[in-house]
Amino acid sequence: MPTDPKPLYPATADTQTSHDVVDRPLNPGEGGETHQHPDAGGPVLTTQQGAPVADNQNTLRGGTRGPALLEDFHFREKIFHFDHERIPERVVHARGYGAHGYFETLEAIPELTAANLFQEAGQITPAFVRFSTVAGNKGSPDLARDVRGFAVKLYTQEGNWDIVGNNIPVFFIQDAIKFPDLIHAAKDEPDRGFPQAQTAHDNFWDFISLMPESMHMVMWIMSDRTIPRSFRFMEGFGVHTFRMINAQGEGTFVKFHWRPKLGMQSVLWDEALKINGADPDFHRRDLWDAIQSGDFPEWELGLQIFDDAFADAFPFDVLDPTKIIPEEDVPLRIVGRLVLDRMVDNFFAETEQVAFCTQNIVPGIDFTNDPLLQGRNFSYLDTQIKRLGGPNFTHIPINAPRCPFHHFQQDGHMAMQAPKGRANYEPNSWAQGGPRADPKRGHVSFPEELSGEKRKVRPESFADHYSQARQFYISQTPLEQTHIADALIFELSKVQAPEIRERAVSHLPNIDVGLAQTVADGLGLKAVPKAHKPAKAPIETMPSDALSILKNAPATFKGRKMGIVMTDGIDAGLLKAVMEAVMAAGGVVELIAPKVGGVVAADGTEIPAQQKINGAPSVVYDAVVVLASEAGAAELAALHPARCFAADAFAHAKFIGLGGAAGMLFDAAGVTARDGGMMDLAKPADAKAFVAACTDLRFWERVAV
Ligand code: HDE
Repeated sequence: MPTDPKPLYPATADTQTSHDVVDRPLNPGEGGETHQHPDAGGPVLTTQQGAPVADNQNTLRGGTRGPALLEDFHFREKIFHFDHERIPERVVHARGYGAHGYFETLEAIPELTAANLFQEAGQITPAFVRFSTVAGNKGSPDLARDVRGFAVKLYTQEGNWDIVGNNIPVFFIQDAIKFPDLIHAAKDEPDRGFPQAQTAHDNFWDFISLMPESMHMVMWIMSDRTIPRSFRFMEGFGVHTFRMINAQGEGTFVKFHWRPKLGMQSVLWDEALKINGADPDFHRRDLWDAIQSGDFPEWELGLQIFDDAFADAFPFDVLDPTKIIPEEDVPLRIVGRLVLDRMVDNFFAETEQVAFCTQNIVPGIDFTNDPLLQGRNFSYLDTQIKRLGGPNFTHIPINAPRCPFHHFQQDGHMAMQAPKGRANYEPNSWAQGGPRADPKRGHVSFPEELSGEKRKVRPESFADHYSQARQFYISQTPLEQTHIADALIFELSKVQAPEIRERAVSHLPNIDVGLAQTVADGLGLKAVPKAHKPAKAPIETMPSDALSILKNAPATFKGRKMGIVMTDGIDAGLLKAVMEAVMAAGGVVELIAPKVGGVVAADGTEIPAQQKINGAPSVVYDAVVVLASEAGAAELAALHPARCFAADAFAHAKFIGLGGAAGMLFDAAGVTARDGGMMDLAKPADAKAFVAACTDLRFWERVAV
């Protein structure tokens, strides 16, 4: 069910889509400059004060070639506004992309929570989601190896509920007081201002190697989870243990999981490096294209629900954010789905100004004493003041509740509401005295008993730093384990200080001896360094299949993209058959040619291309097809970008369809062998079997370890 598409903001300028092109008269001025006038349609340009503007090309001058005059209020206002158009980017998660959608409750759970949105199956709650990377600045590339933010704002009928999560279920640190240190160490180094958006540098590994508690997270960030193929193909996690409270005041623990309907998928590191050059906006473009074409991404909301007895018996502390609860121990209960079905009207107004706050919860939901969560509850509100400039950021439409709200908070910078009446305090005696607190409907905290000494202390129950790191590692397929080792070797190879490299490796024997050996060899260390002494001896853990991407491969091409290289003289019928087979499987096609104007098929059909070969490397596609005539294949074989296209598609274990003389290109690219992932498309009927094979997403046998 779609959300109410009512725009958050009234339309201000013209609302044409970017595809509508209008040929307006140029009306050249005296200097030959272009003047466009409203006679051809559209509104009259005004100042912010609403005064119509006569000339938007020239400042007011004293004399035709003379100085500009300060009284040009239009110029002054325009430049003034421009000079103030930026707000501070987020100190973390600066690079992000948001979309609107809705949450649908699939199962009512009043026995668990009084939260209004969970009282009835079928209930629809408007939602806004912002995905992000953590370390890079606002302009950094999408495929940095990094944790992805997965922040969800649910506009419930009893207030906004923000689940400000990540695509990884654990975090680096156990106490919020370490967050500034972690982020300082991860971001660009303060003296040189680089490297941007990457953890492959000394400061990060120096800090991390001094923080054994981060080792579980290190396994996750060195895995393929940090190079997702798309926002649409990644999980989201609330990370912390939260609490749900029912109408009787009974509490239960809960962890939140968002599970993508299209399955998980990641790219290879070599692809990530190349995608960052070819299309730094790869993830943004993917979400935009999917939503604009009506292919709405969807996630299930799964709850892990457990009680005090489970928490007491569980070998790790459920308040420790560096630990998961394996799904084998507490399976997910699917209670809802999240669908993203509408892009923002304006990136700045919505995605940039959205203010997520972990402390935005609703009646029926509560915090636990997870020390990271407690710190976050302070930090998020605090950061909005800096970023959005004052306490009235909830007046910005993207942040305002969509349910009725009444309070006595008023005034402050940029107040957009004009509260009526005499009462701005409470209690009061006025007939129109404003709202009152309601003990029956209002948020009530879980009445947990508290005792203990006031101390700066870390609980002993947080001291096991390696058991779950090992569990994550042994849950991966051999190929995924190789990727973890490769990532560690890559990152540590960028560390200049040998002592830091060795210290980082010294944690690995506590996780897996084979991993430690591989990384030590890859770095050229003479021996595996002596293992770091664990604060608490690791315990035995069982592999959990849910932790592997490849063990949960979705077996579908839905939502994926096929790149088809074509040349003049191809069989138009074959091309059509491949395109139809891809679309029937729920995928999309992009046509690539030596010239963007397209090709002429053997039967004379003109086929326009969407991409020119040197702007569309194979790394931006899930699978590829090359359809080439003899002459076309010779032309491609002479083009370096075309040879790279072929060589990379092969090296990245992609499924490859070969039509006509396409084999010549692969031979020229040095790919002379043929394997089960390379399939001949001799006739249109072959297309279906090829696309069916592509549902494996990669032909991993080619790179088997
Ligand atoms: Fe954040 N984090 N964080 N974080 N975080 C911010 O809030 C912070 C943590 C997460 O798309 C900031 O509005 C502290 C864990 C996301 O707008 C800031 C600590 C998780 C986003 C902040 C953490 C997250 C943020 C920066 C340690 C996963 C982007 C701008 C105690 C569960 C939200 C802002 C968006 C953003 C603080 C750790 C997720 C500074 C102090 C753990 C997805 O307030």
